[in-house]
Amino acid sequence: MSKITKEWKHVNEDGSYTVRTCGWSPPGDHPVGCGMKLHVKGGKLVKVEGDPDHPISQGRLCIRCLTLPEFVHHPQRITTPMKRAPENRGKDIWQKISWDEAWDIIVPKIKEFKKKYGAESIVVFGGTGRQACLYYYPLGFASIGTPNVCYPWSGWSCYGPRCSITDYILGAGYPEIDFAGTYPDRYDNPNYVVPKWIMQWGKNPLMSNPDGFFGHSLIDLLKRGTELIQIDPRMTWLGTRSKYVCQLRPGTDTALALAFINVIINEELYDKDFVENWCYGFDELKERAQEYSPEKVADITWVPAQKIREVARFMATEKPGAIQWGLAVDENPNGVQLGHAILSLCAITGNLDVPGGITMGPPAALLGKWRMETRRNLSPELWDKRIGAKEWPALSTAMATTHPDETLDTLETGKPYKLRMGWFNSSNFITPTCSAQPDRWYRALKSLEFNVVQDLFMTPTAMAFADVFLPLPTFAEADGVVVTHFGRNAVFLGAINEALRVGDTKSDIEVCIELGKKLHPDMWQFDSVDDFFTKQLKPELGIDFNDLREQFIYQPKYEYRKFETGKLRSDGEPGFNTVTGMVELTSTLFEAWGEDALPYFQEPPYSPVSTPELFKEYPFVLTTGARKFTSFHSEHRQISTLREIDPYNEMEIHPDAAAKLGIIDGDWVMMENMFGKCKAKAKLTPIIHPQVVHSTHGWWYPEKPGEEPSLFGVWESNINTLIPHKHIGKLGFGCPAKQMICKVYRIEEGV
Ligand SMILES: Nc1nc2c(c(=O)[nH]1)N[C@H]1C(S)=C(S)[C@@H](COP(=O)(O)OP(=O)(O)OC[C@H]3O[C@@H](n4cnc5c(=O)[nH]c(N)nc54)[C@H](O)[C@@H]3O)O[C@H]1N2
Ligand SMILES: Nc1nc2c(c(=O)[nH]1)N[C@H]1C(S)=C(S)[C@@H](COP(=O)(O)OP(=O)(O)OC[C@H]3O[C@@H](n4cnc5c(=O)[nH]c(N)nc54)[C@H](O)[C@@H]3O)O[C@H]1N2
Ligand code: SF4
Ligand SMILES: [Mo]
Repeated sequence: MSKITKEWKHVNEDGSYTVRTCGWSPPGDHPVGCGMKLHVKGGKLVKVEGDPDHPISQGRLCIRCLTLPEFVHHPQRITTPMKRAPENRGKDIWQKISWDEAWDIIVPKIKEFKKKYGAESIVVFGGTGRQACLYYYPLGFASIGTPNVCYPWSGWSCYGPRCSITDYILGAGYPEIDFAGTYPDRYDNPNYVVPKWIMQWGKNPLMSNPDGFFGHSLIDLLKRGTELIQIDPRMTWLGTRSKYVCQLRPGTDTALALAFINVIINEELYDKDFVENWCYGFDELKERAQEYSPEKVADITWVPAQKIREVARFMATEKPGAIQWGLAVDENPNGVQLGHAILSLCAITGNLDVPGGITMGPPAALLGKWRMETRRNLSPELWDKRIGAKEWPALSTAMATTHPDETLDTLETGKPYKLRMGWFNSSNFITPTCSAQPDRWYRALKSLEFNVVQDLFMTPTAMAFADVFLPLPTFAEADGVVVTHFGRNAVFLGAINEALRVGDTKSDIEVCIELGKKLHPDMWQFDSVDDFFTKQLKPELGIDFNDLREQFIYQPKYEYRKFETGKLRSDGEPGFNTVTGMVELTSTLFEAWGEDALPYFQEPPYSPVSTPELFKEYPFVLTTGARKFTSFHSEHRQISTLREIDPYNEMEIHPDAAAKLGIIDGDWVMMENMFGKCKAKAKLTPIIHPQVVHSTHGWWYPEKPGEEPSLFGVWESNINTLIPHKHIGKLGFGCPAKQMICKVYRIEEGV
């Protein structure tokens, strides 16, 4: 364990002070936890600067944290609770209230719905891995007492599939490339080996810094000689620095992965020792891979057969190496099979749990116990009422939520029961974020009788639905703990320290505790937020919250080759924590759930191959949502420094394709398909294939009228109106957000 003992708050003679902290959210971010210093003067956050002593981020920050002062002190921020009469939903008619008044409205409503219709009539909506993600499950399960916690993105298409596949196939938490994250001395640690290659499969971490992986580590490793390989339809910045780039047709990834496996097995390049001792079902995988020759797969994917062979040979012969898999694995109805094939590639090349390969955590999550325990507040009967639990056992075994698509169906049909109350904790999902066909969600959500929204600004979702609005502090304004990868295979745990507080806000954990004490006090026996964290930290790590503040970062020790020493399994036996004790190249679980036990390729639901007639009318493959530095989903649209860089929704199109349509750079265009349409500004760029267009997501325009029907222009650049609901895989996962089809035409007027 590393100890960095430096004061966490330094007060200057003039009364100004600096607080050392780790970042998370709000404003949005995954648990990356970059280290920074917050400078406060005259009650204002005046400057944010990177902390060079943080072992992971080492002083580097991206533009979202650098502009945090603009966010914290934004004139449009809402910093007092508000209420609105039900008939005024959609109208900007609010009344400021105190927290006590807010609780006096909310608590009796919850009690009434529970008594009249059962706790399951209440649904808590939450979005991606923000700080809220640690707390919206407890908010639902233990503060309110409902089993219905919903992440509404179709097919749970973010991390859910990847984490579940890893559980099914490896019996472990999210596997990440070994970037020496658990070592205080990082790459200089004698146990560490610099990988020969790293493959980014549908992931662009320089922009996305996802879930505890800081993108700059790739630059560190490039400088140390690591070769990069990109599997991406767009030529990214990293792509231009890579040894190989496979610019594939969006959504054909599983075929490509199986072709790599085909070459590695047929050319006898696989790690025979690892396969013999630690893999289950190799012969079956070998047989399946015969269906995916490089020539056949070249036709499917647009990646030349010779390149497929070269990449496969390079991966198998250079060791160690690692695959980083991204959102393109989740946002794919064939993504479970893709994830299975990617993990199989890591296994048969002998790169699991070795220095410079793929890291795997022990079975228990750091700080994970209490989150699981909050479920004890729910009876088994109530737990069984979770929406979609029966219909989608694979998903609902792995994810403690409702099935997202079933939840929309339930809202629309009132079956199996009617949902009455919504608590919107961290999703602004009628913007093009956590919903496919948000127009359907918008209509369906109108049936809810009472809604609470927690947020920092008035969003389209809050304007449309909130009866009570509860304001949140930013991460600069409240205490917290950041734990990368939510504790499973975490590289560190860090303190988030309150530096100031603007207005009368409450953080997610403050709300959980206060509401919990009113409704289920037995579950919330904590005197304060400090006490809460101390009670979680002490039994596991032997430190209290103040110790964590002082030592700043806790890095768990990492051991390699744990499959040999019994540290991957809960029973302490050697092997992997799966049914067979091995890496399941052939899954023992999938068949029981009605799925093929081996990976296979399936065409996207709409594509030049599966719907050739439609493709004549909608002749572009549409991929969406590749991340940018300037926003986190629907957030940051009010921050003028960031809007100056990215003022509008953007569509990338190849210059040759644009020329045929008479489109020039900066023109306003419409993307349209059989489900919806969306405006964007055209960006002409050779980085994209002439038959593919890419649209950013998360757009709304805070400067536009907020009241209905405009809702801050939410329907103008709403790319998710083109993404269909419930086009999911057999286990309930995946959606076609990165592989739809559309047509494109120039329009005169923008937004
Ligand atoms: N700045 C910023 N950072 C973020 C977020 C944000 O909104 N803003 N969101 C966070 C969240 S919730 C997530 S899940 C992560 C996601 O972060 P990543 O996993 O990095 O995913 P994306 O940026 O969506 O896409 C990565 C790459 O996939 C490529 N791609 C598109 N279609 C396909 C395909 O069919 N196959 C393949 N192989 N590649 C394809 C895109 O061109 C893009 O370069 O980012 C997190 N970080
Ligand atoms: N077309 C397309 N759509 C996509 C994607 C794509 O690639 N393409 N990506 C999808 C993915 S991977 C994801 S994860 C979803 C993300 O979707 P969501 O995570 O639902 O993101 P938002 O809709 O921006 O809603 C988040 C809201 O929470 C508030 N918030 C920020 N921080 C906190 C916090 O700590 N606590 C609380 N309580 N609230 C907070 C924000 O102000 C914001 O209004 O979008 C998905 N949508
Ligand atoms: S990734 Fe960017 S926004 Fe997130 S904590 Fe680090 S610097 Fe801040
Ligand atoms: Mo996500």
